[in-house]
Amino acid sequence: MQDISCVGQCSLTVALPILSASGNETCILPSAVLSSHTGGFKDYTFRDLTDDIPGIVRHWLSEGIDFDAFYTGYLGTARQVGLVIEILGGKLRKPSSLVVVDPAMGDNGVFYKGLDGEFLREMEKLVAMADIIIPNVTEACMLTGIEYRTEYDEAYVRGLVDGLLRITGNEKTIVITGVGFKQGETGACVYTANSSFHYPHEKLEKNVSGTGDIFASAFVGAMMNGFGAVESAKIAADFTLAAIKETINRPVHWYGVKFETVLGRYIERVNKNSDL
Ligand code: PXL
Repeated sequence: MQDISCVGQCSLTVALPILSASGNETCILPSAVLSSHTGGFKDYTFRDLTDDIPGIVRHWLSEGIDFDAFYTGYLGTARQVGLVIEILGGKLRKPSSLVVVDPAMGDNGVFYKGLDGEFLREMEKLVAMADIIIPNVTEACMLTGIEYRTEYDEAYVRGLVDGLLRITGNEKTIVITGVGFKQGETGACVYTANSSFHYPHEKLEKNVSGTGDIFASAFVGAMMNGFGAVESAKIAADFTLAAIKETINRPVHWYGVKFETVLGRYIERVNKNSDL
């Protein structure tokens, strides 16, 4: 469940190919259609599909459809987040369904264009319904009310995690992206109430929309194939980094990262039970 940004390599245009590549049948619930993402393009169009969502859900329910997993990314309005909360409280979700929420709403300490405090309050409720959440440091700060910092230590990140676990409940898994403790380093962290794991890798100066979506989609695909959260985070981080490397020296490709040319490597790694 997320938007279709027609141009810009983010949200559904990366989630669908990556999840399909992982070998999982993927259904989509598009929340909006934008001519491009909001991170740097001017005068993009935004068609809100909120009013279509209840009808789509009613149809699926009447067909007796349910899902093994839910993965939510960028949602355009607080009301849409509210509808997703209703969906997760209803019959499309089975007791065994995995719920992964990427509370996509900001980066570098600020909200994405058009999102605000009202959106954040709804997102807190959605996050509380997830099994696994995948915020970046900015989103973790927004959700916990902790001050955003660009330099920090492990105690700061543990503080973010503890704040997030207070919202989600202690039995959940928190994956934070874009965490680096040293100059030139970034990485993904996987925390539970009593475990922590950091997967550091080099930080490449390509700060663009969509890298979080590539990571989260690759992570969900790996989880659905039976990898644990730590292994899934490693697979997702390696894939995201490889995709950024494909793009780093191409200034014309400022709006996203070229994951397509490294998708083959992800497929090899994530389809461990493939008998093809
Ligand atoms: O999650 C990235 C993203 C998705 N969708 C839209 C966006 C962004 C980030 O800027 O603008 C519409």
